[in-house]
Amino acid sequence: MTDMFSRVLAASALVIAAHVFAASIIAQDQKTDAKQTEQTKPAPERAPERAKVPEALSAKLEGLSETELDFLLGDKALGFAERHEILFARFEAKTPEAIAAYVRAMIRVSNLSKFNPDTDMAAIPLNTESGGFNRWRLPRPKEFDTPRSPGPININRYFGSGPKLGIQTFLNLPVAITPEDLVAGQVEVAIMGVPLDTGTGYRGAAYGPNAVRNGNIYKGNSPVEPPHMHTMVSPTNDLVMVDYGDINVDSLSLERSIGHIREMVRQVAAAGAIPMIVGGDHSLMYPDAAGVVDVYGAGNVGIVHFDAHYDAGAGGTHLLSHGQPVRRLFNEKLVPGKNFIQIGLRGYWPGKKGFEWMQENGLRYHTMAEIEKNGWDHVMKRAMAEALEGPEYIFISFDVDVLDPAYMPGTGTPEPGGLTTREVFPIVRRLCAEKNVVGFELVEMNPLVDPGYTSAQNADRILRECLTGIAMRKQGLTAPHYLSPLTVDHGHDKK
Ligand SMILES: [Mn+2]
Repeated sequence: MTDMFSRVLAASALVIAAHVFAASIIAQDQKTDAKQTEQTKPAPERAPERAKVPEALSAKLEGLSETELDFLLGDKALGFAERHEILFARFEAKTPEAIAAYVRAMIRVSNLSKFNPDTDMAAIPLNTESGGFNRWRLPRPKEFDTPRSPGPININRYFGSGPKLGIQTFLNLPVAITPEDLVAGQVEVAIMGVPLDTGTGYRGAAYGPNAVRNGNIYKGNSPVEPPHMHTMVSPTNDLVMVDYGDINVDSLSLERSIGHIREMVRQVAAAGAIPMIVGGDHSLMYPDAAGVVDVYGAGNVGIVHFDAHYDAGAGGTHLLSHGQPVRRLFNEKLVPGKNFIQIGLRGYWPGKKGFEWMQENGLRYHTMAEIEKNGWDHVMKRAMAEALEGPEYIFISFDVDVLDPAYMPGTGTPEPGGLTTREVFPIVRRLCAEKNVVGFELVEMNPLVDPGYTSAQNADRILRECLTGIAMRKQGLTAPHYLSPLTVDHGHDKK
Protein backbone atom coordinates (compact mmCIF):
# COMPACT_ATOMS: atom_id res chain seq x y z
CA MET A 1 0.00 0.00 0.00
CA THR A 2 2.81 2.38 0.96
CA ASP A 3 4.51 1.47 -2.28
CA MET A 4 1.38 2.20 -4.27
CA PHE A 5 0.96 5.52 -2.43
CA SER A 6 4.48 6.57 -3.28
CA ARG A 7 3.88 5.62 -6.93
CA VAL A 8 0.78 7.86 -6.97
CA LEU A 9 2.79 10.68 -5.40
CA ALA A 10 5.60 10.28 -7.88
CA ALA A 11 3.12 10.29 -10.74
CA SER A 12 1.43 13.51 -9.55
CA ALA A 13 4.76 15.24 -9.03
CA LEU A 14 5.53 14.31 -12.59
CA VAL A 15 2.25 15.72 -13.87
CA ILE A 16 3.20 19.10 -12.36
CA ALA A 17 6.74 18.91 -13.70
CA ALA A 18 5.40 18.01 -17.11
CA HIS A 19 3.10 21.06 -17.12
CA VAL A 20 6.03 23.36 -16.40
CA PHE A 21 7.94 21.58 -19.14
CA ALA A 22 5.09 22.00 -21.63
CA ALA A 23 4.95 25.73 -20.96
CA SER A 24 8.60 26.09 -21.85
CA ILE A 25 8.59 23.84 -24.90
CA ILE A 26 7.91 26.61 -27.38
CA ALA A 27 10.83 28.64 -26.05
CA GLN A 28 12.99 25.53 -26.15
CA ASP A 29 11.87 24.90 -29.69
CA GLN A 30 13.03 28.32 -30.79
CA LYS A 31 16.49 27.57 -29.40
CA THR A 32 16.77 24.09 -30.87
CA ASP A 33 15.51 25.34 -34.20
CA ALA A 34 18.32 27.88 -34.33
CA LYS A 35 20.71 25.07 -33.50
CA GLN A 36 19.16 22.84 -36.14
CA THR A 37 19.53 25.42 -38.88
CA GLU A 38 23.15 25.84 -37.92
CA GLN A 39 23.77 22.11 -38.03
CA THR A 40 22.14 21.61 -41.38
CA LYS A 41 24.34 24.29 -43.00
CA PRO A 42 27.41 22.85 -44.68
CA ALA A 43 30.62 23.24 -42.69
CA PRO A 44 32.42 26.48 -43.74
CA GLU A 45 35.79 24.81 -44.39
CA ARG A 46 34.18 22.54 -47.00
CA ALA A 47 33.90 25.06 -49.84
CA PRO A 48 31.43 23.89 -52.51
CA GLU A 49 33.13 22.44 -55.51
CA ARG A 50 32.78 24.51 -58.69
CA ALA A 51 31.73 22.66 -61.77
CA LYS A 52 34.06 22.68 -64.77
CA VAL A 53 32.71 24.35 -67.89
CA PRO A 54 32.90 22.11 -70.95
CA GLU A 55 35.11 23.58 -73.64
CA ALA A 56 32.34 23.79 -76.19
CA LEU A 57 30.32 25.97 -73.81
CA SER A 58 32.99 28.32 -72.43
CA ALA A 59 32.74 30.92 -75.21
CA LYS A 60 28.97 31.07 -74.79
CA LEU A 61 29.31 31.84 -71.05
CA GLU A 62 31.70 34.78 -71.50
CA GLY A 63 28.91 37.32 -71.22
CA LEU A 64 27.87 36.17 -67.73
CA SER A 65 28.74 38.33 -64.74
CA GLU A 66 30.92 36.97 -61.93
CA THR A 67 27.84 36.46 -59.71
CA GLU A 68 25.92 34.71 -62.47
CA LEU A 69 28.85 32.41 -63.20
CA ASP A 70 29.29 31.65 -59.49
CA PHE A 71 25.65 30.70 -59.28
CA LEU A 72 25.73 28.51 -62.38
CA LEU A 73 28.87 26.60 -61.37
CA GLY A 74 28.10 26.32 -57.67
CA ASP A 75 25.83 24.15 -55.50
CA LYS A 76 22.76 26.34 -55.88
CA ALA A 77 22.37 25.44 -59.55
CA LEU A 78 21.83 21.85 -58.40
CA GLY A 79 18.34 22.91 -57.34
CA PHE A 80 17.58 22.95 -61.08
CA ALA A 81 19.34 19.79 -62.28
CA GLU A 82 20.79 16.78 -60.49
CA ARG A 83 24.24 17.36 -62.00
CA HIS A 84 25.89 20.32 -63.76
CA GLU A 85 26.39 18.24 -66.91
CA ILE A 86 22.61 17.94 -67.27
CA LEU A 87 22.32 21.72 -67.06
CA PHE A 88 25.14 22.22 -69.59
CA ALA A 89 23.43 19.82 -71.99
CA ARG A 90 20.32 22.04 -71.86
CA PHE A 91 22.49 24.96 -72.99
CA GLU A 92 24.03 23.22 -76.01
CA ALA A 93 21.54 24.49 -78.56
CA LYS A 94 20.96 27.88 -76.91
CA THR A 95 22.40 31.26 -77.89
CA PRO A 96 24.62 33.10 -75.34
CA GLU A 97 21.68 35.50 -74.74
CA ALA A 98 19.27 32.65 -74.08
CA ILE A 99 21.76 31.03 -71.69
CA ALA A 100 22.23 34.31 -69.80
CA ALA A 101 18.45 34.70 -69.56
CA TYR A 102 18.16 31.12 -68.30
CA VAL A 103 20.80 31.68 -65.59
CA ARG A 104 19.14 34.95 -64.51
CA ALA A 105 15.81 33.13 -64.29
CA MET A 106 17.38 30.49 -62.04
CA ILE A 107 18.81 33.22 -59.79
CA ARG A 108 15.44 34.99 -59.73
CA VAL A 109 13.56 31.81 -58.76
CA SER A 110 16.18 31.03 -56.15
CA ASN A 111 15.88 34.50 -54.57
CA LEU A 112 12.10 34.64 -54.70
CA SER A 113 11.92 31.23 -52.99
CA LYS A 114 13.62 32.59 -49.88
CA PHE A 115 12.07 34.21 -46.86
CA ASN A 116 11.32 37.89 -47.42
CA PRO A 117 10.87 39.88 -44.19
CA ASP A 118 8.85 42.53 -46.08
CA THR A 119 6.18 40.15 -47.32
CA ASP A 120 6.45 36.94 -45.29
CA MET A 121 5.50 36.02 -41.74
CA ALA A 122 8.36 34.52 -39.75
CA ALA A 123 5.88 33.10 -37.27
CA ILE A 124 2.19 32.42 -37.60
CA PRO A 125 0.33 34.53 -35.04
CA LEU A 126 -2.34 33.03 -32.79
CA ASN A 127 -5.36 34.66 -31.27
CA THR A 128 -4.22 35.09 -27.70
CA GLU A 129 -7.60 36.69 -26.87
CA SER A 130 -9.24 33.29 -27.30
CA GLY A 131 -10.75 32.13 -24.02
CA GLY A 132 -10.25 28.53 -25.10
CA PHE A 133 -6.56 28.86 -25.93
CA ASN A 134 -5.55 25.91 -23.76
CA ARG A 135 -8.86 24.14 -23.34
CA TRP A 136 -7.99 21.23 -25.64
CA ARG A 137 -5.26 20.02 -23.29
CA LEU A 138 -6.99 20.49 -19.94
CA PRO A 139 -7.81 17.30 -18.05
CA ARG A 140 -11.50 16.93 -17.26
CA PRO A 141 -12.09 17.92 -13.60
CA LYS A 142 -12.86 14.97 -11.34
CA GLU A 143 -15.52 17.10 -9.65
CA PHE A 144 -17.68 16.90 -12.77
CA ASP A 145 -18.06 13.12 -12.55
CA THR A 146 -19.30 10.45 -10.16
CA PRO A 147 -16.51 9.73 -7.66
CA ARG A 148 -14.63 6.47 -8.24
CA SER A 149 -11.49 4.83 -6.93
CA PRO A 150 -8.50 4.92 -9.26
CA GLY A 151 -7.77 1.87 -11.42
CA PRO A 152 -8.64 0.42 -14.82
CA ILE A 153 -12.36 0.31 -15.65
CA ASN A 154 -13.87 -2.56 -17.62
CA ILE A 155 -16.60 -1.06 -19.78
CA ASN A 156 -18.18 -4.31 -20.99
CA ARG A 157 -21.63 -5.18 -19.72
CA TYR A 158 -21.35 -8.92 -20.44
CA PHE A 159 -18.98 -11.54 -19.16
CA GLY A 160 -18.34 -12.75 -22.70
CA SER A 161 -18.16 -9.88 -25.15
CA GLY A 162 -17.27 -10.22 -28.81
CA PRO A 163 -15.92 -7.86 -31.45
CA LYS A 164 -19.30 -6.52 -32.50
CA LEU A 165 -20.44 -5.65 -29.02
CA GLY A 166 -19.95 -2.69 -26.78
CA ILE A 167 -17.85 0.43 -26.70
CA GLN A 168 -14.75 -0.18 -28.81
CA THR A 169 -11.34 -0.13 -27.13
CA PHE A 170 -7.95 -1.39 -28.28
CA LEU A 171 -8.12 -5.21 -28.04
CA ASN A 172 -11.33 -4.80 -26.01
CA LEU A 173 -9.18 -3.77 -23.06
CA PRO A 174 -10.37 -1.99 -19.92
CA VAL A 175 -10.00 1.76 -19.92
CA ALA A 176 -7.74 3.98 -17.82
CA ILE A 177 -7.88 7.77 -17.91
CA THR A 178 -5.42 9.16 -15.38
CA PRO A 179 -1.86 8.32 -14.27
CA GLU A 180 -3.43 7.38 -10.91
CA ASP A 181 -5.44 4.68 -12.74
CA LEU A 182 -2.20 3.29 -14.21
CA VAL A 183 -0.44 3.26 -10.86
CA ALA A 184 -3.38 1.79 -8.91
CA GLY A 185 -3.87 -0.92 -11.54
CA GLN A 186 -0.12 -1.62 -11.83
CA VAL A 187 -0.61 -1.30 -15.56
CA GLU A 188 2.23 -2.67 -17.68
CA VAL A 189 1.15 -1.45 -21.13
CA ALA A 190 -1.00 1.60 -21.86
CA ILE A 191 -2.23 1.81 -25.45
CA MET A 192 -3.31 5.26 -26.53
CA GLY A 193 -4.37 7.02 -29.69
CA VAL A 194 -3.14 10.34 -30.99
CA PRO A 195 -5.49 11.70 -33.66
CA LEU A 196 -2.94 13.96 -35.31
CA ASP A 197 -2.49 14.39 -39.05
CA THR A 198 -1.38 17.99 -39.46
CA GLY A 199 2.21 16.81 -39.92
CA THR A 200 1.52 15.02 -43.18
CA GLY A 201 -0.63 17.07 -45.51
CA TYR A 202 -2.81 14.00 -46.11
CA ARG A 203 -5.98 14.08 -44.04
CA GLY A 204 -6.98 10.81 -42.46
CA ALA A 205 -4.26 9.42 -40.19
CA ALA A 206 -6.11 11.16 -37.34
CA TYR A 207 -8.79 8.50 -37.74
CA GLY A 208 -6.21 5.74 -37.27
CA PRO A 209 -6.71 5.09 -33.55
CA ASN A 210 -10.45 4.48 -33.79
CA ALA A 211 -10.05 2.38 -36.93
CA VAL A 212 -7.61 0.13 -35.07
CA ARG A 213 -9.99 -0.09 -32.12
CA ASN A 214 -12.74 -1.20 -34.51
CA GLY A 215 -10.65 -3.13 -36.94
CA ASN A 216 -9.87 -6.46 -35.40
CA ILE A 217 -11.81 -9.66 -35.34
CA TYR A 218 -10.40 -11.10 -32.13
CA LYS A 219 -11.98 -9.28 -29.28
CA GLY A 220 -12.71 -11.54 -26.44
CA ASN A 221 -13.44 -10.38 -22.97
CA SER A 222 -13.05 -13.47 -20.91
CA PRO A 223 -10.51 -14.11 -18.16
CA VAL A 224 -8.82 -16.70 -20.40
CA GLU A 225 -7.86 -15.80 -23.97
CA PRO A 226 -6.44 -18.17 -26.59
CA PRO A 227 -2.68 -17.69 -26.94
CA HIS A 228 -0.79 -16.51 -30.00
CA MET A 229 -0.34 -19.73 -31.97
CA HIS A 230 3.34 -19.31 -32.84
CA THR A 231 4.39 -18.92 -29.22
CA MET A 232 1.51 -20.23 -27.10
CA VAL A 233 1.69 -17.00 -25.11
CA SER A 234 -1.22 -14.63 -24.65
CA PRO A 235 -0.59 -11.03 -23.71
CA THR A 236 -4.18 -10.66 -22.51
CA ASN A 237 -3.59 -13.42 -19.97
CA ASP A 238 -0.12 -12.38 -18.91
CA LEU A 239 0.01 -8.59 -19.02
CA VAL A 240 -1.97 -5.82 -17.38
CA MET A 241 -2.93 -3.63 -20.32
CA VAL A 242 -5.36 -0.77 -20.78
CA ASP A 243 -6.75 1.48 -23.45
CA TYR A 244 -5.52 4.83 -22.15
CA GLY A 245 -7.85 6.76 -24.45
CA ASP A 246 -6.64 9.44 -26.82
CA ILE A 247 -4.18 12.26 -26.37
CA ASN A 248 -5.75 15.46 -27.54
CA VAL A 249 -4.11 17.72 -30.09
CA ASP A 250 -4.73 21.17 -31.48
CA SER A 251 -6.07 19.77 -34.72
CA LEU A 252 -4.88 22.83 -36.64
CA SER A 253 -1.36 22.91 -35.26
CA LEU A 254 1.30 20.28 -34.97
CA GLU A 255 3.61 22.79 -33.29
CA ARG A 256 1.09 23.49 -30.53
CA SER A 257 0.40 19.79 -30.01
CA ILE A 258 3.84 18.24 -29.56
CA GLY A 259 4.49 19.56 -26.04
CA HIS A 260 1.31 17.99 -24.70
CA ILE A 261 1.93 14.68 -26.49
CA ARG A 262 5.45 14.47 -25.09
CA GLU A 263 4.13 15.25 -21.62
CA MET A 264 1.47 12.50 -21.81
CA VAL A 265 3.91 9.88 -23.10
CA ARG A 266 6.36 10.82 -20.37
CA GLN A 267 3.61 10.52 -17.77
CA VAL A 268 2.79 6.96 -18.84
CA ALA A 269 6.44 5.87 -18.93
CA ALA A 270 7.05 7.46 -15.52
CA ALA A 271 4.05 5.61 -14.09
CA GLY A 272 5.90 2.39 -14.95
CA ALA A 273 3.83 1.40 -17.99
CA ILE A 274 5.05 0.93 -21.56
CA PRO A 275 3.43 3.61 -23.73
CA MET A 276 2.06 2.14 -26.97
CA ILE A 277 0.94 4.94 -29.21
CA VAL A 278 -1.36 4.55 -32.19
CA GLY A 279 -1.22 7.53 -34.58
CA GLY A 280 -1.61 9.75 -36.19
CA ASP A 281 1.15 10.71 -38.59
CA HIS A 282 4.86 10.13 -38.18
CA SER A 283 5.67 13.57 -36.79
CA LEU A 284 4.55 11.83 -33.57
CA MET A 285 7.89 10.03 -33.48
CA TYR A 286 9.47 13.20 -32.12
CA PRO A 287 7.25 13.76 -29.04
CA ASP A 288 6.73 10.00 -28.53
CA ALA A 289 10.41 9.08 -28.46
CA ALA A 290 11.32 12.29 -26.60
CA GLY A 291 8.72 11.51 -23.91
CA VAL A 292 10.31 8.09 -23.40
CA VAL A 293 13.84 9.54 -23.46
CA ASP A 294 12.75 12.06 -20.79
CA VAL A 295 12.28 9.09 -18.45
CA TYR A 296 15.15 6.78 -19.51
CA GLY A 297 17.76 9.39 -20.39
CA ALA A 298 19.27 10.81 -23.56
CA GLY A 299 21.52 8.25 -25.26
CA ASN A 300 20.00 5.32 -23.36
CA VAL A 301 17.24 4.54 -25.85
CA GLY A 302 17.73 3.06 -29.30
CA ILE A 303 15.10 3.42 -31.98
CA VAL A 304 14.19 0.63 -34.35
CA HIS A 305 12.44 2.47 -37.13
CA PHE A 306 10.34 0.60 -39.68
CA ASP A 307 9.58 2.80 -42.66
CA ALA A 308 9.68 3.11 -46.42
CA HIS A 309 11.22 6.57 -45.91
CA TYR A 310 14.13 7.78 -43.78
CA ASP A 311 12.22 10.68 -42.18
CA ALA A 312 15.38 12.66 -41.47
CA GLY A 313 14.52 15.51 -43.82
CA ALA A 314 16.30 18.81 -43.23
CA GLY A 315 16.10 22.36 -44.39
CA GLY A 316 12.35 22.45 -45.01
CA THR A 317 10.21 25.47 -44.16
CA HIS A 318 8.45 23.62 -41.36
CA LEU A 319 10.66 22.53 -38.51
CA LEU A 320 8.71 19.37 -37.87
CA SER A 321 6.60 17.17 -40.12
CA HIS A 322 6.11 13.46 -40.71
CA GLY A 323 9.31 13.50 -42.77
CA GLN A 324 11.60 15.04 -40.15
CA PRO A 325 11.35 13.39 -36.70
CA VAL A 326 14.61 11.43 -37.03
CA ARG A 327 16.63 14.57 -37.82
CA ARG A 328 15.04 16.43 -34.94
CA LEU A 329 15.67 13.69 -32.35
CA PHE A 330 19.25 13.54 -33.63
CA ASN A 331 19.80 17.33 -33.65
CA GLU A 332 18.48 17.68 -30.12
CA LYS A 333 20.88 14.94 -29.01
CA LEU A 334 18.03 12.86 -27.60
CA VAL A 335 18.95 9.85 -29.73
CA PRO A 336 22.51 9.55 -31.13
CA GLY A 337 22.87 8.51 -34.77
CA LYS A 338 24.31 5.11 -33.91
CA ASN A 339 21.16 4.31 -31.91
CA PHE A 340 18.95 4.38 -35.02
CA ILE A 341 18.21 1.17 -36.88
CA GLN A 342 16.04 1.69 -39.95
CA ILE A 343 14.32 -1.13 -41.77
CA GLY A 344 12.49 -1.23 -45.10
CA LEU A 345 13.65 1.95 -46.90
CA ARG A 346 12.81 2.05 -50.59
CA GLY A 347 11.44 4.19 -53.37
CA TYR A 348 12.91 7.63 -53.92
CA TRP A 349 13.61 9.18 -50.54
CA PRO A 350 16.26 9.81 -49.36
CA GLY A 351 18.61 10.36 -52.27
CA LYS A 352 22.39 10.26 -52.24
CA LYS A 353 22.85 13.12 -49.75
CA GLY A 354 20.47 11.57 -47.22
CA PHE A 355 22.31 8.23 -47.31
CA GLU A 356 25.66 10.03 -47.00
CA TRP A 357 24.34 11.94 -43.97
CA MET A 358 23.24 8.66 -42.37
CA GLN A 359 26.64 7.08 -43.04
CA GLU A 360 28.49 10.08 -41.61
CA ASN A 361 26.39 10.00 -38.45
CA GLY A 362 26.41 6.28 -37.76
CA LEU A 363 22.77 5.44 -38.49
CA ARG A 364 22.21 1.79 -39.41
CA TYR A 365 19.86 1.42 -42.37
CA HIS A 366 18.47 -1.69 -44.00
CA THR A 367 16.93 -0.97 -47.37
CA MET A 368 14.80 -3.20 -49.56
CA ALA A 369 17.90 -3.26 -51.81
CA GLU A 370 19.75 -5.08 -49.02
CA ILE A 371 16.83 -7.47 -48.67
CA GLU A 372 16.79 -7.98 -52.46
CA LYS A 373 20.48 -8.87 -52.30
CA ASN A 374 20.67 -10.98 -49.14
CA GLY A 375 17.13 -12.04 -48.32
CA TRP A 376 14.90 -11.18 -45.38
CA ASP A 377 16.27 -13.77 -42.93
CA HIS A 378 19.77 -12.36 -43.31
CA VAL A 379 18.62 -8.78 -42.82
CA MET A 380 16.38 -9.68 -39.87
CA LYS A 381 19.34 -11.39 -38.18
CA ARG A 382 21.60 -8.41 -38.83
CA ALA A 383 19.07 -5.88 -37.52
CA MET A 384 18.31 -8.04 -34.46
CA ALA A 385 22.02 -8.30 -33.65
CA GLU A 386 22.36 -4.51 -33.93
CA ALA A 387 19.36 -3.94 -31.65
CA LEU A 388 20.73 -6.39 -29.05
CA GLU A 389 24.18 -4.77 -29.10
CA GLY A 390 22.74 -1.27 -28.75
CA PRO A 391 21.65 0.63 -25.64
CA GLU A 392 19.68 -1.08 -22.88
CA TYR A 393 16.27 0.18 -24.01
CA ILE A 394 14.56 0.39 -27.35
CA PHE A 395 11.66 2.35 -28.72
CA ILE A 396 9.97 0.91 -31.81
CA SER A 397 8.66 3.35 -34.37
CA PHE A 398 6.48 1.47 -36.83
CA ASP A 399 5.38 3.43 -39.88
CA VAL A 400 2.81 1.18 -41.54
CA ASP A 401 4.05 2.22 -44.99
CA VAL A 402 6.99 -0.14 -44.44
CA LEU A 403 4.48 -2.81 -45.44
CA ASP A 404 3.77 -3.32 -49.10
CA PRO A 405 0.59 -1.45 -50.12
CA ALA A 406 -0.95 -4.89 -50.77
CA TYR A 407 -1.01 -5.40 -47.00
CA MET A 408 -1.42 -1.78 -46.02
CA PRO A 409 -3.41 0.20 -48.59
CA GLY A 410 -4.51 2.58 -45.83
CA THR A 411 -1.59 4.97 -45.65
CA GLY A 412 -0.88 8.46 -46.95
CA THR A 413 2.41 7.76 -48.69
CA PRO A 414 2.28 4.19 -50.00
CA GLU A 415 5.44 2.84 -51.62
CA PRO A 416 5.39 -0.30 -53.78
CA GLY A 417 7.78 -3.15 -53.13
CA GLY A 418 7.59 -3.31 -49.36
CA LEU A 419 7.74 -5.90 -46.63
CA THR A 420 5.08 -8.57 -46.19
CA THR A 421 3.15 -9.20 -42.98
CA ARG A 422 4.94 -12.56 -42.78
CA GLU A 423 8.28 -10.71 -42.62
CA VAL A 424 7.20 -7.92 -40.30
CA PHE A 425 5.27 -9.87 -37.64
CA PRO A 426 8.20 -12.05 -36.48
CA ILE A 427 10.72 -9.21 -36.22
CA VAL A 428 8.31 -7.04 -34.21
CA ARG A 429 7.53 -9.96 -31.89
CA ARG A 430 11.22 -10.82 -31.56
CA LEU A 431 12.29 -7.25 -30.77
CA CYS A 432 9.66 -7.04 -28.02
CA ALA A 433 10.67 -10.44 -26.59
CA GLU A 434 14.44 -10.30 -26.91
CA LYS A 435 15.05 -6.65 -26.03
CA ASN A 436 13.81 -4.27 -23.36
CA VAL A 437 11.15 -2.32 -25.23
CA VAL A 438 10.12 0.83 -23.36
CA GLY A 439 7.85 2.37 -25.97
CA PHE A 440 6.12 1.53 -29.22
CA GLU A 441 4.32 3.59 -31.82
CA LEU A 442 2.32 2.61 -34.86
CA VAL A 443 1.82 5.54 -37.21
CA GLU A 444 0.53 6.63 -40.61
CA MET A 445 -2.47 4.28 -40.74
CA ASN A 446 -5.08 6.20 -42.68
CA PRO A 447 -8.41 4.35 -42.81
CA LEU A 448 -9.96 6.95 -45.15
CA VAL A 449 -7.97 5.57 -48.09
CA ASP A 450 -8.76 1.93 -47.35
CA PRO A 451 -12.43 1.14 -47.88
CA GLY A 452 -11.86 -2.36 -46.53
CA TYR A 453 -10.44 -3.40 -43.19
CA THR A 454 -7.15 -4.93 -44.31
CA SER A 455 -5.12 -2.00 -43.00
CA ALA A 456 -6.81 -1.80 -39.61
CA GLN A 457 -6.62 -5.55 -39.14
CA ASN A 458 -2.92 -5.70 -39.97
CA ALA A 459 -2.25 -2.67 -37.77
CA ASP A 460 -4.03 -4.39 -34.89
CA ARG A 461 -1.97 -7.52 -35.50
CA ILE A 462 1.29 -5.57 -35.37
CA LEU A 463 0.31 -4.29 -31.92
CA ARG A 464 -0.51 -7.86 -30.90
CA GLU A 465 2.86 -9.17 -32.12
CA CYS A 466 4.62 -6.63 -29.96
CA LEU A 467 2.38 -7.35 -26.96
CA THR A 468 2.97 -11.09 -27.40
CA GLY A 469 6.71 -10.38 -27.36
CA ILE A 470 6.44 -8.32 -24.17
CA ALA A 471 4.45 -11.16 -22.54
CA MET A 472 7.07 -13.69 -23.73
CA ARG A 473 9.81 -11.59 -22.14
CA LYS A 474 7.87 -11.54 -18.88
CA GLN A 475 7.77 -15.36 -19.01
CA GLY A 476 11.49 -15.55 -19.73
CA LEU A 477 11.03 -16.70 -23.36
CA THR A 478 13.84 -14.51 -24.67
CA ALA A 479 15.84 -17.10 -26.65
CA PRO A 480 16.56 -15.99 -30.25
CA HIS A 481 13.44 -16.46 -32.36
CA TYR A 482 11.56 -18.58 -29.84
CA LEU A 483 8.62 -20.52 -31.29
CA SER A 484 6.42 -23.00 -29.46
CA PRO A 485 7.58 -26.63 -29.94
CA LEU A 486 3.91 -27.63 -29.87
CA THR A 487 2.85 -25.58 -32.87
CA VAL A 488 6.01 -25.27 -34.92
CA ASP A 489 6.13 -29.00 -35.77
CA HIS A 490 3.54 -31.80 -35.70
CA GLY A 491 6.20 -34.24 -34.48
CA HIS A 492 5.04 -37.21 -36.59
CA ASP A 493 8.09 -37.49 -38.85
CA LYS A 494 10.03 -40.75 -38.44
CA LYS A 495 13.14 -40.18 -36.37
MN1 LIG B 1 7.49 7.68 -41.75
